[in-house]
Amino acid sequence: MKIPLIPSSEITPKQAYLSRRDFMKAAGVVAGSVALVACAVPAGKTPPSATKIDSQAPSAEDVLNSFDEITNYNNYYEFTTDKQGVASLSKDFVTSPWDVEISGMVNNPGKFSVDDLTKKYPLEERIYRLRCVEAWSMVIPWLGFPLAKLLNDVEPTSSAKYVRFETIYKPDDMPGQKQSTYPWPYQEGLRIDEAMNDLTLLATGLYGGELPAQSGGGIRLVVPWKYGFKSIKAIVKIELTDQQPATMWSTIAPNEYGFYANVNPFVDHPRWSQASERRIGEFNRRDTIMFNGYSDQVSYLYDGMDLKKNY
Ligand SMILES: Nc1nc2c(c(=O)[nH]1)N[C@H]1C(S)=C(S)[C@@H](COP(=O)(O)O)O[C@H]1N2
Ligand SMILES: [Mo]
Repeated sequence: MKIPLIPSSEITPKQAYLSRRDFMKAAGVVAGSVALVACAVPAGKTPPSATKIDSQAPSAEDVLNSFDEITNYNNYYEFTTDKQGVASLSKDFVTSPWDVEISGMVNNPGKFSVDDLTKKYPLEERIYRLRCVEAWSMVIPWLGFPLAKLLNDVEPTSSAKYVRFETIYKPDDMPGQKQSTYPWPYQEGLRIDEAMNDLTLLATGLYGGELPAQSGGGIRLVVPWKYGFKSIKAIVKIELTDQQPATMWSTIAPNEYGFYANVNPFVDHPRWSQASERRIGEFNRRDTIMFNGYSDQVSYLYDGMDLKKNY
């Protein structure tokens, strides 16, 4: 299915998006889990019965960030460390066709095109908060499918304990990769039960359209209860393994960026507090919520774990 990308020249992206939702319904996009979709209230539309994201949410309601905000304020070090420079530097980056290779401890390894994946797995809309470890946040309407569906089809063997993800390495097209400051390619990992959680999404679109290059197209991970750096962009390799994978950020600064990286207002970054955050587009800071507000869905994953040690 091809859904047109909303051009960033749209003056009122949120309004355009609201009408596009009817188009998406016609195109067969499955509305995401009701509890999640109901929570984010598009700006200017605040029905009296507006559902809060959950009982722990701060009093102000969550509002969708605009398409322009989402695609012009990005962390994507393969291009640049300047958040507002990613969009222009990535404008010619080719995101389609795109292949992902799945290997390691699985019965059915293989190479899959994003086109085939999105034909096989119905796209769902999932409106999630994204909380960067740098203490800013957004609300983003993703299109994608649960990673669990793909994992179930490739059948991890009983020895598989972790999932490792790798970003494309293409220094000629990604100027940041020419700098040796970072150990490219970007890599990330999840424990297999985290990877199988229904919230864990492989996203191929946002705001009802294709996934822009700066947002991680061809395909990216979205793990909404963890700091944004876990949500790795432009994935070309997924590997099932029995070893906890090295991640780019924990390789560079293990005392600052752990493997788990769960959003946690009670565990500060060594250089700043994580108790509050700045929602892009808002003036006042908000309190940060445990697991970014997704405790009901994910806290069971960490029963009995010391989240200060396993940061
Ligand atoms: N390959 C890759 N993935 C990445 C990053 C990156 O630099 N490279 N930045 C991460 C960080 S720190 C955040 S906060 C999110 C930002 O996603 P967004 O730009 O779509 O908001 O992407 C994450 N995924
Ligand atoms: Mo981030």
